[in-house]
Amino acid sequence: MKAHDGMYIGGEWRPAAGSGRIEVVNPADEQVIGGVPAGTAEDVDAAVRAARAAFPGWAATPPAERAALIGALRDVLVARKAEIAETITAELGSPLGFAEAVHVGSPIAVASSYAELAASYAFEERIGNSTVFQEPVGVVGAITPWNYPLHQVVAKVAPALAAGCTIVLKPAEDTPLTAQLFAEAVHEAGIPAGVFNLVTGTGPVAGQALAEHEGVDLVSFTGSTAVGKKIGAIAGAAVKRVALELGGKSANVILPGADLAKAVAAGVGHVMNNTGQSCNALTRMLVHRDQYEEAVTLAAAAVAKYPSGDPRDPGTRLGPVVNATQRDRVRGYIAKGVEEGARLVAGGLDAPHERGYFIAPTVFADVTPDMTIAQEEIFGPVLAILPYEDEDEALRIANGTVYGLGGAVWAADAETAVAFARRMDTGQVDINGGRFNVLAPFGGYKQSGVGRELGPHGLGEYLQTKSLQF
Ligand code: TXE
Repeated sequence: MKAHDGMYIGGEWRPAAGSGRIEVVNPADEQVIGGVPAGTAEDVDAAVRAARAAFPGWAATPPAERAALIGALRDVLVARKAEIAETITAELGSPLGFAEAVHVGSPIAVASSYAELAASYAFEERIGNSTVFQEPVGVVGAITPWNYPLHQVVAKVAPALAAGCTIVLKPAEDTPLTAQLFAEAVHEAGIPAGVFNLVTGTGPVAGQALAEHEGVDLVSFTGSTAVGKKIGAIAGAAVKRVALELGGKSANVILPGADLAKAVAAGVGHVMNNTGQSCNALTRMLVHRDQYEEAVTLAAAAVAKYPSGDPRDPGTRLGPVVNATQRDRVRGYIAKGVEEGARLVAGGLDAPHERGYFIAPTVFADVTPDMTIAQEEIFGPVLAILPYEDEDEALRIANGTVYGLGGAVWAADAETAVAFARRMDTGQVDINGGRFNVLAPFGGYKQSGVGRELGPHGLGEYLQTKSLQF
């Protein structure tokens, strides 16, 4: 596939400082489809310098002009939707329809929301005898994962641009081609040189150099909790701002009286979408003991609706996982589930295809809250169904992990579901099948992270407050 042999720095593609390369592999057929340079601390330094140089001008650009440029960026993403979706399908293995609708559709909606918010946000307000200004934090170091290669980038870059910050992006190793297309879109939209910069590279080299760079004022990271803790420590030592969007083990709580068939079907879909590689995936389904066997039967049957195969084939609903490491990790969890005594009712370790990093859609019943598959993030198409006796037990199970990112509650009525949701230690809860809202704050309680993305709350992450007293 088309790839730039350089870094996008200061509004142009520049040769990398070193000679290291990162190969990009199509996880559906294990073929190498391209490569990008592996950035070093030197590339990161050049990018941060470009972002610093561009900062005063961009911060002083009136919000309405910033808004217009974010709108122009959105328009380029719309115009290049098919090309971006194909690239995401090739790098990540996402079914093409899902790539277009969600992987590109969602960031387009996010960019639109920030074009509007940049124009309407109260960057200045009067409180008593003070005028309070919301000012951009400065240079943002954005480190993103591969699971939503464009959305994770836009969820950081769009609010940073709206706030008046400049950015250096270090995207995930597995999906750098999508990040390069995004850099092209930024350029085409006419966003001034140096406002957005891209350094491809590995986490431990380029990512760490970016987090540690003293010219970076805010590190915004999405990825594993293990790396998030390292980034938090680096930021803490330097007293720089940090936003962390980390793992999850979200509970889908089906209360008695809910529409069981609908709740189970939606719950299974939520886990299988993106091959289970969503940080808010509803990986634990909690069902009342009286309805438990019925739910297990429904879930085991529902996975048949997720045929895997070539992601470009319109009939495919389940792609491979992103790479061999993730495949082995997910398989390790499936083996662990069996070993610890969970009942495998669908899927398992048999590979559905000869080539590609495919995992069969897998459902475990008789999962107890202390099992590894009920505690740790699997990041694959694996659902654990746990029984509960009463609401208090359901709540204890739902809240009984180190994570707190997403969640769902199904009940006979919204009031009952809301009462339960308010007791959950988690940042987002879908009520009776509530849909994703691009303006709602997204982020975690507990070890799922620090800070919020999306909407006005996401914009707030990129602002710092100054008050003048009169
Ligand atoms: O994540 P990493 P990986 C979880 C999920 C998955 C596991 C491992 O459970 O199975 O993490 O995935 C960069 N300094 N999530 O290994 O390593 C790295 O280059 C600075 C949840 O892919 O956390 C990439 O750009 N940066 C999740 C980004 O961090 C470093 C999404 C994420 O990679 C670095 C992805 C370092 N020392 C995985 N080491 C979510 N919250 O959505 C790595 N990176």
